[in-house]
Amino acid sequence: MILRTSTVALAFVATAQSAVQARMGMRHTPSPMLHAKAKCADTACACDMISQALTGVNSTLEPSDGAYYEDFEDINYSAACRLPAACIVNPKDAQEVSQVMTILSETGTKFSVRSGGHNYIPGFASIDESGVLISLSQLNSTELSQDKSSIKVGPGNRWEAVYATLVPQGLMVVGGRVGPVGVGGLMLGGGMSYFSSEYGLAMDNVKSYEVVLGNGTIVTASADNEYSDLYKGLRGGATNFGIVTNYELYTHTMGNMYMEARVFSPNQTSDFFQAIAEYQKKGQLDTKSSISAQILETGPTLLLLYSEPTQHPEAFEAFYALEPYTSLMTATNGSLMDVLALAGSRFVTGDIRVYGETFSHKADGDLMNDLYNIFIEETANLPAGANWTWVPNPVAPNVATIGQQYGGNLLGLEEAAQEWYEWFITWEDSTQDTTIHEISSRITERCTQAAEAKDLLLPYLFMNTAGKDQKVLQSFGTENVDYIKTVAAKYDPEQVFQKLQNSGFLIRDL
Ligand SMILES: Cc1cc2nc3c(=O)[nH]c(=O)nc-3n(C[C@H](O)[C@H](O)[C@H](O)COP(=O)(O)OP(=O)(O)OC[C@H]3O[C@@H](n4cnc5c(N)ncnc54)[C@H](O)[C@@H]3O)c2cc1C
Ligand SMILES: *[C@@H]1O[C@H](CO)[C@@H](O)[C@H](O)[C@H]1NC(C)=O
Ligand SMILES: *[C@@H]1O[C@H](CO)[C@@H](O)[C@H](O)[C@H]1NC(C)=O
Ligand SMILES: *[C@@H]1O[C@H](CO)[C@@H](O)[C@H](O)[C@H]1NC(C)=O
Ligand SMILES: *[C@@H]1O[C@H](CO)[C@@H](O)[C@H](O)[C@H]1NC(C)=O
Ligand SMILES: *[C@@H]1O[C@H](CO)[C@@H](O)[C@H](O)[C@H]1NC(C)=O
Ligand SMILES: *[C@@H]1O[C@H](CO)[C@@H](O)[C@H](O)[C@H]1NC(C)=O
Ligand SMILES: CC(=O)N[C@H]1CO[C@H](CO)[C@@H](O)[C@@H]1O
Repeated sequence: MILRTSTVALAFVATAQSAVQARMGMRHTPSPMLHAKAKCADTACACDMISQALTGVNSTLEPSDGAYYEDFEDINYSAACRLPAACIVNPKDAQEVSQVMTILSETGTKFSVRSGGHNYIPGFASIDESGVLISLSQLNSTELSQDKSSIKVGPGNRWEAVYATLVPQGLMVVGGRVGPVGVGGLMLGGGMSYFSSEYGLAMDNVKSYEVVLGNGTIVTASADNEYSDLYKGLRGGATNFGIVTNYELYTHTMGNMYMEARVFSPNQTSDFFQAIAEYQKKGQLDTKSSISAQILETGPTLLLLYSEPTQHPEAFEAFYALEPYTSLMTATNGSLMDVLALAGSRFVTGDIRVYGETFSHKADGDLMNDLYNIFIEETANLPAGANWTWVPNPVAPNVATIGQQYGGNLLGLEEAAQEWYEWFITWEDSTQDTTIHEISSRITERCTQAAEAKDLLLPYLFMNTAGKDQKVLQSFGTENVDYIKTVAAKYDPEQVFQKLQNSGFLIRDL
């Protein structure tokens, strides 16, 4: 096993999903609908109706189901998101999602939608006793097209299962960097991948979306069919239009890749930032290269990837010049599954709460250092027992360029070398939630001001790592927000996703 030399615990065993789930049945046509006309006085009544409509064993779970309910409640990355939904419903396909949507909209019942549960904002993919949690974990099929140019992926998949299907075929898709993360949410928020310099964000590689609208109708939206406006809307507008029940993703060929991981000491942190900025000037323009950097209390860690077998690629010169270092994984040609094994080992598990925020700026080593110093100053105020991670994601100009393909996304990205931050805090004591949120928003505010003062701030806020009060949709620009509003008005005229959806980056909050 190539990761033998690693100093991190590699024992993380991913929840293996069955490789290919044959998709039962034919394509769904707009559903004839249940006639859920009965007025429900409360959420319990809506739960009952759903339980009668869905056919699977235990497709609707209530707190009285005890440990069984709890297992489903707890499918969450952050313990702060394990909320006591009135019931958790587990539709098995788009048709059942449609039935659930119809009942919820006709009874006016509040709901949340969850795919992998990795979003760390309480109330987004979770809901308390006032509503229904729609869990999409049974929508976990993967279906490679006959000519292998695309794959249909259920939102309930986790990336490791998708890659496990593709890697043996010499293929990959542009998706998440950590195996257990969910497909559904990551795709809607953009999706930063190891392959984004070459192929753009995950959302820029979607061939079609299958969507259940607020009135239960199932449509398939692509760049060139009658729902092309919905297709475009979903490349930014996320949870404002419907529930995505399938993502058809373009595949790309890929064999083994070059990989290497290094750890530096804390006193090299400022040199580390300069190396990232240097890499962005030149090395990153080689779109086969990518890096994953994070700063922990123990110092910076760095994963270097090159998407074909090679030796010491020139793209990483700036990092090879950084001495001394400890090797976390020696240079190897391996598969994407080997990369996941390394990344997965850093995965937070157990009864831990997680929260973080985001901002972005044009690449600049000095500014990166200033921002990190702000972060260190503020995290000095964290309650004892809390930990932090600081992740500057270097994004190549090509990500914005490729975002224009298939009619363009709505993120409003600038074609410049830039950083998208992903930093987070972990803690256990729920009485500290407010303190952590306050420290977090102060970090964002101070960092934003510092970047602005140097005229390097970018408006873009990366949805997948954004905090609860951040103005993500507004960060895309007025024109893009208007587009999202227009698509929402057309496909959800009853405003089911605005009025009944518990929380999210929604146009109702603009
Ligand atoms: C350890 C870790 C690693 C990460 N790595 C990456 C990375 O490499 N790249 C990256 O881009 N992001 C990454 N993220 C962020 C990640 O993209 C978000 O956490 C994302 O929300 C995860 O998707 P999910 O399906 O688990 O989301 P969930 O928490 O289930 O959902 C997130 C949001 O999307 C909504 N939603 C989910 N599915 C659907 C659907 N099918 N239809 C409609 N609405 C839906 C939910 O209601 C919720 O508002 C990472 C996060 C963690 C914790
Ligand atoms: C995928 O969904 C099927 C059908 O609900 C289920 O039996 C199976 O356990 C799921 N696989 C995983 C790994 O969750
Ligand atoms: C259904 O849920 C009950 C708990 O309410 C549990 O005992 C039972 O094993 C579950 N059945 C299946 C098939 O999962
Ligand atoms: C940096 O830290 C390492 C150990 O963490 C130490 O050996 C080295 O002397 C330090 N260098 C400087 C310049 O302080
Ligand atoms: C990876 O494979 C290439 C081509 O076979 C080879 O030249 C290179 O030395 C290998 N790299 C490593 C780290 O083994
Ligand atoms: C914080 O880090 C320490 C040391 O690695 C670990 O033992 C502890 O569980 C972590 N706590 C949280 C809340 O992340
Ligand atoms: C459902 O809503 C869509 C979008 O507004 C509309 O085109 C469709 O006709 C509606 N279907 C039904 C059955 O009302
Ligand atoms: C799917 C998943 O990660 N579930 C975890 C949710 O959290 C509980 C409690 O820590 C774990 O036991 C589950 O494995």
